[in-house]
Amino acid sequence: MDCIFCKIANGETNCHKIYEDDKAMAFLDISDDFEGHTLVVPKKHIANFNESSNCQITHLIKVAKQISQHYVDLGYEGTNIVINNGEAAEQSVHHLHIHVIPRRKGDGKLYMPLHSRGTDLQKLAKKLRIK
Ligand code: DGP
Repeated sequence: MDCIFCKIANGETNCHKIYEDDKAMAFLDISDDFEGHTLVVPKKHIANFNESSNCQITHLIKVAKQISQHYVDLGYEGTNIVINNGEAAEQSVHHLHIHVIPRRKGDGKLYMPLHSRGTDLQKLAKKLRIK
């Protein structure tokens, strides 16, 4: 399978590694948009969040939390923890990954400002509720 994160995880392609264990790896995102932008990936190919088992995602979240805490300990003031799940949600690499983005006040904006759509939230919650 031609997957860039599989190639990084199995050592075929270089990365700037931050963390590794038997099931997961974390390395710097190539975009260099925010200082220290890190990706946590499973070594085994899993396409996206919904396809991961509870056990797999739990491990990745634990690693993301450890890295997030490490970055705060190093002096960053906060972190964004982001999973883009599926193409419509702007997932561009189809190997599950958690973005851990160290932040400092005033270092830029991760999201465009969003505006209310005027939705009837009561009606929508009724449609979306898990029964
Ligand atoms: P997403 O849009 O959530 O699928 O994020 C994919 C991220 O992967 C994006 O921020 C750029 C990063 N990326 C893509 N190709 C490579 C690569 O070859 N190496 C590294 N380190 N990061 C990559």
